[in-house]
Amino acid sequence: RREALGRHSWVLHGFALRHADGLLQAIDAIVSAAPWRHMTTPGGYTMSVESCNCGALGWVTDRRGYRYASEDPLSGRPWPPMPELFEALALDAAREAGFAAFIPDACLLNRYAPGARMSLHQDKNERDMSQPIVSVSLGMSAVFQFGGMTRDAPVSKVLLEHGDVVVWGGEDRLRFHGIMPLKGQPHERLGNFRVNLTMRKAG
Ligand code: MD3
Ligand code: FE
Repeated sequence: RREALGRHSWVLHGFALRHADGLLQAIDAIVSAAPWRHMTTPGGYTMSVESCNCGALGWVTDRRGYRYASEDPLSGRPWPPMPELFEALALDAAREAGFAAFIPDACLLNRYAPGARMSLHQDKNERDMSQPIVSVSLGMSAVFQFGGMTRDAPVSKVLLEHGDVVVWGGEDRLRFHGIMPLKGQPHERLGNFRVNLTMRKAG
């Protein structure tokens, strides 16, 4: 089922379900090389989600600011490569949503435990805003907030479940968005976690 969220964004319900096992295996391999960590915002707050990256570029934040970096600051080594399955799934989903030429070079992985959240923000660190973002939700369900072009614009709420894929592009690319504090039932595969992958073209 394909559900429109905005003029250029779509929820592809269950789109990643048949790849869930492969995705979870690939995630285990990534985090064995680049472990989950709580990053710090420029304002000095510790994020409630744990993050890591794969691909040529990874999104990082610390007291110096938000940016993309080719090395993991914890190890000084390049991020693990983007698994072929991630890239293939992202291209498939982007095509399904009308974006034919998506070339992801970065994947941010976020892990939510109960209570973890992501407050309303815009994703503005990528160079080419004409490229979409593809996100894959795994594990516990979460309530996603989709706002407008200003922080105070009204938000709509969408439940994102295990296996859902969302594609954001065009005029929706710069909308404010966030994740409500995680709550609810544990997931049969991931227990008390939600893992989200966001594939982007950052460079
Ligand atoms: C809408 N992550 O990592 S994914 C993020 O579930 C982020 O971890 C959330 O927001 C998560 O920046 C939401 C969905 C998402 C990602 C990027 C977007 C929605 C977006 C960029 C523009 C508009
Ligand atoms: Fe975001």
